[in-house]
Amino acid sequence: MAVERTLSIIKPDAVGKNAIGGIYSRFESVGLRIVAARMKHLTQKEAEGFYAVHSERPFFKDLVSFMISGPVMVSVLEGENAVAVHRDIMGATNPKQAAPGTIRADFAESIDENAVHGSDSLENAKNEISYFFRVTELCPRTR
Ligand code: RTP
Ligand code: MG
Repeated sequence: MAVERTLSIIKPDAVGKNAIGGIYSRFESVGLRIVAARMKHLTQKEAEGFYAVHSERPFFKDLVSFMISGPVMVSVLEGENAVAVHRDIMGATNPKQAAPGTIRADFAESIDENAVHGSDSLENAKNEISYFFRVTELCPRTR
């Protein structure tokens, strides 16, 4: 297994519920290390650019409105198999279908407001990390 990095976004619903620490604790409990983090209130352009792959989907407008409805916490997580490990603990996109004990099962209300984003492949992780962070802003662990 390789050490990977992935992008996490704690979405406006979860930030609004004061759940940043609760969600970070889930990351740390499976060995994912936070190597960069920033709170940000996304602009419409930033949200549209980030989710550009979904621009033709019927839910795109609502998704962008939701993502700019409050601040988000954007983080880079590092660890063995980080992309898949992170997706596993997030749970299914629709929290009603998310396995018990996953972040979306425990913190999300609906498919539209589902608490967290995670990169879905290593290639997308690289692109998403560079969308928000310069290489010099990442802080790999030295101990
Ligand atoms: P994300 O990108 O946010 O981590 O979520 P995901 O991979 O689990 O799901 P994705 O298919 O990439 O969809 C991005 C976000 O769009 C909203 N969505 N709504 N109403 C719908 O059918 C629908 N499908 C997707 C969700 O908020 C999802 O997180
Ligand atoms: Mg996705």
